[in-house]
Amino acid sequence: MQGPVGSNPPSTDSHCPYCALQCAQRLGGHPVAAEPRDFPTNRGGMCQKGWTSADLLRTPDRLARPLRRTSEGFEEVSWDEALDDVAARVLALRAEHGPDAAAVFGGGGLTNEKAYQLGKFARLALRTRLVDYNGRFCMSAAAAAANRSLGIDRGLPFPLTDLQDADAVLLLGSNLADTMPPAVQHLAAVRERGGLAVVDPRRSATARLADDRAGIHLSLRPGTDLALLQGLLHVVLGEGLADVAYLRDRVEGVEEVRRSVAQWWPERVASVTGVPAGDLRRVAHLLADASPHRGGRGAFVLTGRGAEQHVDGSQTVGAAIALALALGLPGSRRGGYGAITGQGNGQGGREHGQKADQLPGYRSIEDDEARAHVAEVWGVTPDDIPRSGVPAVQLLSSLGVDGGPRALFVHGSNLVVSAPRASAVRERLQALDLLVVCDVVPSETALLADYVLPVTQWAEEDGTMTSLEGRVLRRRRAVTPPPGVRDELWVWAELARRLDAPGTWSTDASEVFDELARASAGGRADYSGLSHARLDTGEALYWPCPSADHPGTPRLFTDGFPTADGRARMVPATVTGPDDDVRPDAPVHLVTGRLLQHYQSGAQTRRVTQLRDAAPQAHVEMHPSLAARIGLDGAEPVRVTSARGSMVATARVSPDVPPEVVFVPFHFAGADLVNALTNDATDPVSGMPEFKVCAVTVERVDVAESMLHPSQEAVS
Ligand SMILES: Nc1nc2c(c(=O)[nH]1)N[C@H]1C(S)=C(S)[C@@H](COP(=O)(O)OP(=O)(O)OC[C@H]3O[C@@H](n4cnc5c(=O)[nH]c(N)nc54)[C@H](O)[C@@H]3O)O[C@H]1N2
Ligand SMILES: Nc1nc2c(c(=O)[nH]1)N[C@H]1C(S)=C(S)[C@@H](COP(=O)(O)OP(=O)(O)OC[C@H]3O[C@@H](n4cnc5c(=O)[nH]c(N)nc54)[C@H](O)[C@@H]3O)O[C@H]1N2
Ligand code: SF4
Ligand SMILES: [Mo]
Repeated sequence: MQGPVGSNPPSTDSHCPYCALQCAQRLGGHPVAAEPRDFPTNRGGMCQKGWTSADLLRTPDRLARPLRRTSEGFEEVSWDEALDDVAARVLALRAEHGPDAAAVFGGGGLTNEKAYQLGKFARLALRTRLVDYNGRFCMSAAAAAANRSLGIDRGLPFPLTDLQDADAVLLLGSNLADTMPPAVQHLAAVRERGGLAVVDPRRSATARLADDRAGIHLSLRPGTDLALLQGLLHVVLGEGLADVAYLRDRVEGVEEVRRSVAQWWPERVASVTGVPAGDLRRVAHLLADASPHRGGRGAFVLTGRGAEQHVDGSQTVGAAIALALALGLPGSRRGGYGAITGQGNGQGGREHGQKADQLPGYRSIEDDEARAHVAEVWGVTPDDIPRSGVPAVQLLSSLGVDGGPRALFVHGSNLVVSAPRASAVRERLQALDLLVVCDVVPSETALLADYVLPVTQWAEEDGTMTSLEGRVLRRRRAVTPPPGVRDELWVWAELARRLDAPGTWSTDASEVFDELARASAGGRADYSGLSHARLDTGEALYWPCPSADHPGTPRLFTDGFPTADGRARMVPATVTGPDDDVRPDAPVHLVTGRLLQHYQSGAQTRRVTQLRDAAPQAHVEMHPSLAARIGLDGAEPVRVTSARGSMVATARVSPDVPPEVVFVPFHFAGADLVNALTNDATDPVSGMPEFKVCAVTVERVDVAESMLHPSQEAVS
């Protein structure tokens, strides 16, 4: 299938390396380039990141040899030397401190095969219970709420193209126009019908899509989505807009929710959220009139990270689901609730065992039946499988402290840029006895490691990814990796052997998929009817797909909910507001998020010339009135400070943010590292940190001083 670099096959069909839309690509030519292919989600489109993705294959500082830290920096070592030493150090730490001396941090960008094998590697080779991943920062709130209310967590329980038929779409905290640009096509019809409602403190690119007759933008105070949803539920349940028959036949908990929203009349909601009562009523009626029980063409309630990355994130999603249930949407074929998954394999990455409490197939690691099933597939006894670990933020804060882990393996995350309260995370990583980072580039996190192991990236490997729709897609090898680079499946197999692990450790992605499929059989995310061969012959299939002749499941809930009694659950909520709210000494809300040009921590996209040139560093988006208040004269440097840290970046003055809010993207790593400021307080239900809102001061920095803080570390 592949030859040496320069003699690649004419073209290979695959999907984009970045986000969960997983736009279909064709890779080919000299030098290799990515062209979009037609597929229902992207319909022949790609964003700027997709078009430039092949540049990642030629990045000049691509890691190509294992590196070991010395007192002077890094030295190149052979794979054998690196793996022998890492294994010996793990065994020594285990002998001294027990198996939980080693911990693992994974990523939602890993293929299903790698996510599965990483969970197995943690439990059987390292024998640790301490494994979690960056999906905790991303989908954990939505996942917890969906599991609780609907009995299953598949981000979109319907095809994305269903949005095209709707009369109304409510988007809470999603800036789709920048984060998944080709998906905006699916909103064209609803905009034409005037039915797009966007909830975002900023007038984001997506909020602008709802301008004029296309719909409505609700600019709420950051961190108040739950109050807003309580208000929408108040109107729907109180004004006779609900689907009474659906609630009677399919839903539990309606009366508790009715009581919990009784006090949230629109004028009270307005005082908390800043959203006018009339706008709230308008959106409630818009959704109700679009709902099937009132003869509408369909209505969807969708959440993104803006509504979810809060200490009440799982309650907020619970309320969004309750709203969809009140309108009779889930399972109706004309509407529903969905969470828009973020990372390339954010969906599959949260199903196959790299989560602290999880075994493959979305099984619970505390469930004895699940343990017995997976133990059998792994060829071990249930007692060989450790119990639950702890969620990411808790795991990171325990590194290197007394009684905490002494070693960490990182696969697919650039933690020191992307974790909340990142400066404290850096200190914890530095306190470890052993940090091993597998990556394709020297990310800021890799630069802290004792061992950096160079691994294959997307176009150099085979595997599968599960997109935001729960559709399992083939990632195909299109080019030969550089000679010193290895596949992570091989790295885990080699380490497992050196650690004397039980079980078998295939290095073939198709074989690992077959094992994953067996392990998932009977679980909530059942892949047992899938294989690479089957996916290669037909269209990508939606899970659950429990047998080789099963057609897959594009739409869930049509015949009931996968809960014990087949009914969905409305969960009452308590509004508390952000953990770190504005106060006299920190009067401005900082909200964080994304730019079109960069992906996540920027480890990849800051290395793509076109993207780096388009957005070379962070900026602080602020309202003209705030700029005037602090004496700014246009695009000058400002310092933003929270209780945890501070950053410096250039102001971008714009009326698109409210006067008491500043917005900063999180893709940058030098003096403009916004996660130095963010709050690591977490949602008690899901472990999601409150990335989206914290209290800050903003002040002007004189230019001479800002020269002392170059705003971005050299990328090489
Ligand atoms: N260009 C680009 N695209 C990406 C990614 C990327 O890094 N770059 N990452 C991918 C991943 S992993 C993810 S998770 C998705 C994320 O995709 P989105 O959820 O669309 O992205 P964000 O920019 O994090 O947040 C969305 C919006 O939330 C708003 N917001 C902030 N605070 C609040 C609040 O309290 N309430 C509400 N309602 N809104 C608020 C912000 O102003 C922002 O416009 O994007 C995916 N796609
Ligand atoms: N302030 C703030 N912070 C946030 C967010 C926010 O909205 N605001 N969003 C959060 C969210 S939703 C997310 S998803 C996280 C993401 O943040 P991170 O977890 O840091 O994600 P990436 O930047 O994608 O890091 C992936 C790393 O893995 C490497 N890599 C790529 N492919 C592979 C592979 O196959 N194997 C291995 N071993 N490595 C690979 C890349 O080069 C890169 O260094 O950030 C979170 N942080
Ligand atoms: S929208 Fe996402 S999957 Fe599509 S090209 Fe852009 S980054 Fe890639
Ligand atoms: Mo994410």
